[in-house]
Amino acid sequence: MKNRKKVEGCKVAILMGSDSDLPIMQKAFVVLEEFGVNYCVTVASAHRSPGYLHGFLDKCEQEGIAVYIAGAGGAAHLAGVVASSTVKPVIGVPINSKLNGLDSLLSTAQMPFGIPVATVAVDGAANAAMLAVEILAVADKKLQSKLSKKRVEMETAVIKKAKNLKV
Ligand code: RP5
Repeated sequence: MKNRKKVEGCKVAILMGSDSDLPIMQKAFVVLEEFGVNYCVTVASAHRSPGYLHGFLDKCEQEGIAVYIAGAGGAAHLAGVVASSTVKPVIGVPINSKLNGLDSLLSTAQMPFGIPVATVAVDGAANAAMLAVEILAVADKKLQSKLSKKRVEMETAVIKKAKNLKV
């Protein structure tokens, strides 16, 4: 089993505000593994551990991380703080919380001009990973063809459902 805490050799860094976010953020791991993309993972809170967060981001920048995925709930400033520290693309995952995730969604998405966070749906960690793969695929033909194959598989699955529909 790979040590997913190790930043070296990774293309995508996944951060989450708390270990309570892990059950949702794990959905991103599954997608990145399906596409053979190396990723690293940590828990880092924008509010509770800013020193650790910035130390981790410094390491990521030194090691050439290409895309960040950051998931947090409630006053979800993690993705925005990551975006403020890098010019690499940052994908935000609002984690469902006390206000059905609306608090997380708005805190993640409503970034000021110049510091964007590409925000996916509440608990949308799997789609965050798909978007990360698409970003990497811009300069990677093998990933492009894996993505095209995935689209065909999805269409085939829908057509099968249409055929099997009992109405
Ligand atoms: C956020 O607060 C975390 O991202 C998590 O979604 C939420 C609750 O954190 P815990 O109290 O479970 O550590 O910062």
